[in-house]
Amino acid sequence: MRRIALALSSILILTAFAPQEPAPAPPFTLREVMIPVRDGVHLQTAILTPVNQQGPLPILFRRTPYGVPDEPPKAVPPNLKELVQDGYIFVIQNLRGRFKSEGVFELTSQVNLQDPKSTNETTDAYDSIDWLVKNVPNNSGKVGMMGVSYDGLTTALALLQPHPALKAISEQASPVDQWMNDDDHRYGALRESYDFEYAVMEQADKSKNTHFEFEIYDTYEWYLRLGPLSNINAKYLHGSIPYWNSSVEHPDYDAFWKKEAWVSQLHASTVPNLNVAGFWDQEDPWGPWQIFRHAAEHDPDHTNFMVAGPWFHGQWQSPKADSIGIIPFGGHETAREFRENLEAPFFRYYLHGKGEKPAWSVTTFQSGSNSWHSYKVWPPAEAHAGDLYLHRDGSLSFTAPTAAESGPGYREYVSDPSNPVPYRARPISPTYPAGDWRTWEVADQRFVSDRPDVLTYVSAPLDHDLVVTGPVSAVLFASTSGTDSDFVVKLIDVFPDDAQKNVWDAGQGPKPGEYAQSLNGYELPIAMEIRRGRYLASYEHPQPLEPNKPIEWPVSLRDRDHVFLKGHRIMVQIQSTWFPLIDRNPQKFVPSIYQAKAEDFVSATQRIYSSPVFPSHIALTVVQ
Ligand code: PG9
Repeated sequence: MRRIALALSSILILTAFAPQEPAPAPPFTLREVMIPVRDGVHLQTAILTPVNQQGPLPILFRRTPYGVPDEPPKAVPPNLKELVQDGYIFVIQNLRGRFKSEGVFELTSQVNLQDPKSTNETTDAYDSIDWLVKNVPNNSGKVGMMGVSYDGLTTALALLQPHPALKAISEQASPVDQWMNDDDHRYGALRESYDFEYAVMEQADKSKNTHFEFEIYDTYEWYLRLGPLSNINAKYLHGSIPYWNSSVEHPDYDAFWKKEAWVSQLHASTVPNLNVAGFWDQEDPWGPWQIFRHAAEHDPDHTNFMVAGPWFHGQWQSPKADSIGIIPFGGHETAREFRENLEAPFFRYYLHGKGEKPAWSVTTFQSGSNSWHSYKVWPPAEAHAGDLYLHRDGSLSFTAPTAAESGPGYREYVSDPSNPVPYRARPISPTYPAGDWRTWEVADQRFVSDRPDVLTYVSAPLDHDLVVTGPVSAVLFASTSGTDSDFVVKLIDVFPDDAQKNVWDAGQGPKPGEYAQSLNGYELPIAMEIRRGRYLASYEHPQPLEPNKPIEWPVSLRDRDHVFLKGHRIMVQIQSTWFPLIDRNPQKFVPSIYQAKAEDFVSATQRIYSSPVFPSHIALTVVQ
């Protein structure tokens, strides 16, 4: 059981208690208890007490669906080194319905605090903290919670009704609304491979994490051969996975998903919280920023903080994080620096009463410049809007299109659902446990540049650094010959052709021959997102599009902190499929895409407009 859990590397960086450095004696003793909660269910909980404990210590509590350790770690895990130095009792609990914990695991974050009989992750956290402060010997009465991803979600859900002993939390990569963004959908567009594979992983067997057995390695091919999405239940699952059933039974933003969007109940900073997000988080990049913004609605004591960096999902809990993929971070060990300078001092202040309260609101590790920055407000007060326009000749510039530009006021391509654009270079391995899923968001986008169904716009080399700090979005004016459609927008930093040499000269990054790939001419995605046409007018009530009519497509590209360096170029790519990350849009409007038949999937001609009336552009937040 433990071995399977450890294989889930991208999820479990924080959860892994596997020793990484030899140590003379185990640093903790482990006691397993079954903690009772209000409805009589008992939750399997591991309590790790430092062997050298001198006096009362705060508790650091993590709640997980992935399994708790059944023996103490033989050495301090690298990601806990800084916290262990300050002294904590570490407590890890399996969620209800997972492993030996009793009850049913729902895999949703619906919280109904109005119903006194209802139990959920918020009440389970409350009841468990109550038990812990009363029953764990030599605890100081102060509790912190922390965790990445699902464990971040269970941490964040404690904000809705915090136990009085809960004095600080750090939610890291928590989702908040699985229809709107993060793991399972993007503005209603289904993340097909993730939603399906994750639901199987967590709900096929209570006592383990299950990896769906694909008959072929290249999952692009597997999902394409699958055909319409209804075949997942018809041919494979036969209705056995509750969360998958809910996903396909609720295509639109209905009451089911609105209840799942727990963050709509958060309107104040209820407990000091260090939110943590990765700019290249392939699973939950959006939730932490939403929690940060909701808590900021009422934060008179300034206890709501945000840290973001150029990380994949949970990378800030890896030993170093001195690069992502082949992109170096300028000699910084960003994960260690985050833990030493931000995470450990945060808990030290709120749980040990030592050190200083953070004076900033947002701290980032800015990519491009490879440097840490702290901001009192986000976006920084000096930031201003900068619109980068798509031109019909394929160029990109800060000058709006004019009527004098030659050719039709648009560029076009044919999107064919039977030949969708892969989201990363094939073969595409299963999401877990392979490690290559973790870095696909920084993959060199040249792998699709030759496709006729990918439009490319590119700027001239920059004559100065362009600092983008704050929210980014795209505004496309686009049409389709179909009655439903998707548009994917990618904002890309194009490295100069001598980029690799520069990196070598600086003594940083990959050495010659170390990688088959090169940074020369690298097309690094800075932001990528999709919009699904049926939900442009209403998330609740999907509507067909009028064929060939140019309309506005707003596409949020989230918060960013990146410097496009002098000599680099900016690129925008546009396409209408992103497979099998996102399910294929039939391009013909049907009441539910999840019930579409094979014959509903049709080719469509897509047009992106660039004219004074329809000025497609990227809206940047720029700092001089
Ligand atoms: N991204 C995973 C997840 C979190 C919350 C809900 C569902 C999935 C995870 O890594 O835990």
